[in-house]
Amino acid sequence: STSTTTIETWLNKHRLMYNKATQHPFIHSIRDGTVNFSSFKIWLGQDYIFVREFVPFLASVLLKAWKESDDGSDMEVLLGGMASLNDEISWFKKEASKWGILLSSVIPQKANQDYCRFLESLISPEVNYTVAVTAFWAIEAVYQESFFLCLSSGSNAPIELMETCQRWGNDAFGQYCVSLRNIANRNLAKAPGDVLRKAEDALLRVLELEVGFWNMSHGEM
Ligand code: HMH
Repeated sequence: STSTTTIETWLNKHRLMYNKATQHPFIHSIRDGTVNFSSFKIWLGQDYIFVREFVPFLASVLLKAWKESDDGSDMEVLLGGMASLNDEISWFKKEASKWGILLSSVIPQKANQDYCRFLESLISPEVNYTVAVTAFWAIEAVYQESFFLCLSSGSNAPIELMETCQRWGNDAFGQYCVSLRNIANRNLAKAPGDVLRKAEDALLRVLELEVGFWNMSHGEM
């Protein structure tokens, strides 16, 4: 069909903010090979903390899907995401040891705490599935688009960071994000006005928090 989806409309409306989140200077520095490895290490330690907080959030989305979704395949997409998170946590540990980072001593910075608090707020049963799954899609999509940029033609990304770029920039992760976007759009298409407003707010909040998260690697705490 040629009809415009809600997310497409929102991305056009908020293009500037979306680009700020997906084309951050940190990502550009990875892409052009000028990235400071100490910045990368800050990001890695902070993201490990974030990903651990992401597990209960995704569990809550799964629970909302079980209660509220009209499509059984949502559950399978989300369960696949949960399986990837398990793998991701192992990868963070391996990568951290490669860079000499002691994960148990990483202290969450302000921007990370803000983001984790936002995730926690979405766990509440008061937040409905449509809002939570829209936020979930946005969180994954920002990383997918950012790291895909680091792999696209003309990239000069350092070999040491290729695994990281591949992790979120690969085709399978791209397909997963398309599935999440379809789930979000299907639910948004039948959502009442107040839910639509909350979902759009959640999308904007994610974009803002992602920018703050990238900023940490540049020492803006
Ligand atoms: C901050 N956003 C942040 N970390 C991540 N790992 C993702 C998104 C994608 O999973």
